[in-house]
Amino acid sequence: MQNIELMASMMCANYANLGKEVRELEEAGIDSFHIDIMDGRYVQNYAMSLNDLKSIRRLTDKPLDVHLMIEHPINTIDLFINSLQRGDTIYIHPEAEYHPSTTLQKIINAGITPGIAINPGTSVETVYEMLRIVDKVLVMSVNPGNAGQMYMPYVGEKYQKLLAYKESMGFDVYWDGACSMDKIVDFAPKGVKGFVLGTTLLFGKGCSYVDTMRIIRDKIKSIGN
Ligand code: S6P
Ligand code: MG
Repeated sequence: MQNIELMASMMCANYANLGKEVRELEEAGIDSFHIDIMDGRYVQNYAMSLNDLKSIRRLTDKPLDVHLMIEHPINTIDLFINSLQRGDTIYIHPEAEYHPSTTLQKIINAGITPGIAINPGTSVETVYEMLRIVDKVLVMSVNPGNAGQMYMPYVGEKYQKLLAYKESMGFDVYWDGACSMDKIVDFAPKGVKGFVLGTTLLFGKGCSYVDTMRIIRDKIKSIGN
């Protein structure tokens, strides 16, 4: 089985001490930091800000995984691009943009990894052409806007559909929303490359990040054998 990437959903972290959170997650072996940016319009919530992103960018050398849940990201994409470095990723939601391929091209031209995020209610067919452009597809298994939601069982089929295209169209598939151990056990062997860990598995569990991450890594190792 390929190496599985584990990302920490930082909107679930303790904001009273982000520095400590980043350090502890790094020590626990997290692969990257997932930053959820919302505008109160595309989704009815605000999560992390551009300044949070910049702070985390300064606190770590690990890649940042920036998930833009904002309308018309083309209007502010430069702010994000200019705060990131090579190896970081920006995901946009295609429904939020008139010309998503233009925005994705801007991300590519800046040397940032391009991605799209797909809502539970968005079908693969509507984003098909974009699969040729992006390196990463973040499949949402909850509706965008909040942590701590229930898994939408009907997205399982969409993962399967996307996984069938990933080799020929050149992208990797990532999981975002309500990620539990049984989802990793089920979908990692099928080819899902990485999982965003939030309140379901990593945060607020009364268990250290080191211990939780060890349990997850051991489990992945055991299913890989
Ligand atoms: C949701 C957001 C996600 C959540 C993540 C939290 O809009 O894009 O990245 O932060 O799903 O994980 P959990 O386990 O609380 O659902
Ligand atoms: Mg997200």
